[in-house]
Amino acid sequence: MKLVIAIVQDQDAGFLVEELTKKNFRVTRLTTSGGFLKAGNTTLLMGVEEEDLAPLLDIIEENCKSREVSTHINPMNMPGESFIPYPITVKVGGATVFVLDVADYKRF
Ligand code: 2BA
Repeated sequence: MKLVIAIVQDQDAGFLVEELTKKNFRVTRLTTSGGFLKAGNTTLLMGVEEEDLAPLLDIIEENCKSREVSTHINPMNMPGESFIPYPITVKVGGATVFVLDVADYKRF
């Protein structure tokens, strides 16, 4: 068995969870936030049998779009200097996906 951890954008999470549950995948949805943008995102935990991994990854890929996000970065604060945040644009993924081997799985 595998544990798939997928970090996706909030805008995609609703449709994605709907698609996954429609296709009988079990999903746990966590409200998370990214360290870089400090903005909300969604982390999904999904336990799947090995033969279901490829179809699961296909559904994630089909339902998650990458988007450009504009933000401001604060430069290092040097003593005696004022600092002005400068704008940057980053491309936030479709999905960041980790696939882990599961040592044991029980449902009581
Ligand atoms: P954030 O950390 O808020 O990052 C959002 C986007 O900002 C990233 O998109 C990337 O394009 C950019 N970014 C992140 N760190 C950067 C840096 N040090 N310098 C320049 N640009 C940077 P994604 O790579 O698609 O990541 C989307 C979200 O997925 C991340 O949100 C984070 O919550 C998660 N994530 C991505 N890679 C991860 C990893 N290796 N481990 C844990 N979480 C990860």
